[in-house]
Amino acid sequence: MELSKEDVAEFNATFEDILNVLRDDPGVKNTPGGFQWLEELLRYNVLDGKKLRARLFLAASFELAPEQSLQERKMVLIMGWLMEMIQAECLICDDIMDNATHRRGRTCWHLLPHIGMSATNDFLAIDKCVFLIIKKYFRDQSYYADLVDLFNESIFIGTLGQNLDFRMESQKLQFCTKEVYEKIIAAKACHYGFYLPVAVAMLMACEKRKTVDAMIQDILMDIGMYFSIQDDFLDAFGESTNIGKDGTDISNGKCTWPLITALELASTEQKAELEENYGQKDEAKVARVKEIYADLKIPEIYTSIQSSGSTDLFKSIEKLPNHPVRKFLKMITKALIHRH
Ligand code: DMA
Ligand code: MG
Ligand code: MG
Ligand code: MG
Repeated sequence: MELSKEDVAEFNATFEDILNVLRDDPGVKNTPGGFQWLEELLRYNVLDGKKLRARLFLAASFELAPEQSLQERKMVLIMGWLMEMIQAECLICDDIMDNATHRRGRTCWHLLPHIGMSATNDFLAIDKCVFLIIKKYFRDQSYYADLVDLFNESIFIGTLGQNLDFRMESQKLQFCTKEVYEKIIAAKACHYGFYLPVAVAMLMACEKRKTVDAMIQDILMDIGMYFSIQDDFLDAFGESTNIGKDGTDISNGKCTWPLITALELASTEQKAELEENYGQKDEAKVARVKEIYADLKIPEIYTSIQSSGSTDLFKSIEKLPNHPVRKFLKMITKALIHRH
């Protein structure tokens, strides 16, 4: 999903257009300090990520509609930032819900001394900024209503997934099954994180919503699942300096890929030990869970399913109808392999 240096520079510069729209908003203008607040909020939370969703969206858009007028190109670049803003608002909520301390190598927004629980108002504000910008740039487009629906649906499904993810923390481990895990991931990560960027790119390239769904929904769920298994594995076994956050899944008691895989393989004694040590904020217990994971060869299984998983993804992409989406779906899959 390589974008040229020029594309990246142009994309980065477009962030200022987003700020300008907010600066000119009558409500913002009328509120002392309103713009400064939004600017700090967006600069801190939106700018410094890997920009996976934006890159996914931009790659899809450039592939689907290579010839663009200046105005169309501007709209594509703006939309790239909206993908990152959705990601940012979800991450602020997620870090509060997960008791996280670090994100992208920095203190989580809600833990900054001058922010605290006003972060709850902040993620709502980012969400409303997204719709304000959509209105500003897209309201005259024939696909405007579908676009707004898509954003609303994806964010709503995301909240359902996040809630299920949260409720599973207090469940006994026997309820953490592959079926539940797949439901959580499809809702909390795949929909807004993978399906939305590509669906919006297709909508902007004048595909009908029905065609879009029929073509890409299943494959993007599979790609999102592949990504989420990585995310879960890295939470337990990654280096926090690489992933920019500290693992919290084991201490929080999350229904994750390493857990469901371990539960499928564990002996009765190992299951009992997992039950005893999982989901507690105690370093020794977290370490014990990781030892059991290692005894059950979770890292080896991970390496093997990462490789077979990417092969399966490429095969599924080949089976799609002949359409330019196939090319960038392959690019996304390639970009995700060996992520660490
Ligand atoms: C969260 O999953 C998913 C969303 C929608 C942000 P997670 O808590 O595993 O994410 P992370 O590992 O980045 O905290
Ligand atoms: Mg989290
Ligand atoms: Mg979470
Ligand atoms: Mg995670």
